Amino acid sequence: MATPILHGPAYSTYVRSARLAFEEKGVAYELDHFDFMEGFPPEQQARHPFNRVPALTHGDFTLYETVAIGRYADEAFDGPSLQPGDPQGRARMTQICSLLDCYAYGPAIGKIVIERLVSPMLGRDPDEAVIAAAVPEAEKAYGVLESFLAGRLFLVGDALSLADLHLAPNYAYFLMTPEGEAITSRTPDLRRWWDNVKGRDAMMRTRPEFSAAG
Ligand SMILES: N[C@@H](CCC(=O)N[C@@H](CS)C(=O)NCC(=O)O)C(=O)O
Repeated sequence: MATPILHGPAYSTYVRSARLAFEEKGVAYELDHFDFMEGFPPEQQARHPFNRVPALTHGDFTLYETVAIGRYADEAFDGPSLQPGDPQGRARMTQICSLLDCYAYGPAIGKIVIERLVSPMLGRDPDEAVIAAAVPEAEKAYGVLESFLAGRLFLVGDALSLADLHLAPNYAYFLMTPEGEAITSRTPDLRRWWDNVKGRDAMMRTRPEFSAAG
């Protein structure tokens, strides 16, 4: 059988979530790294009509959207399950992934991390107004995530799932900003979750050069 190939840069949170699924599953895969800041290669534009990363190719099969890729990694290969066994657990996992996409990634990564960390790397000053407007949104999203943990070690039930793999790359970057540091200091269950998750072999093997936190 062909080796699955993930297309996208190692620094992308979404690419890292998809890689984490293959890593946790123990499935060999290749990373086709390219830097989208230098433009999307034509092959990626053909794989992903919305010009995003990651995309997956597995033989003739092409797939994009990170949660779909994670589910494929979980269901098409042997290895430890990355989804809860019960319908309510799977629904909660899907809800948390959607929440991260819709309400957490934008303020925490798209605005705070981009302005605070990436803009200076590109020679621009952070836009403080953009950051200030994003802080309450990020705080709300992280507060809701905290409530799902409710003292447990994983976001859903008592085992690692795709929800944890969706959050971990976001958390790593968010923690590198003063705003993320402050917000996560007020979400102690998430801090405990992070301390438990950040040292996993899969996290070590996918750690981007850019990441100081984990
Ligand atoms: N809904 C997509 C989102 C993917 C996404 O936004 N990826 C970011 C990188 S972390 C991206 O491709 N950004 C490129 C751009 O916005 O030009 C998924 O789940 O895969």
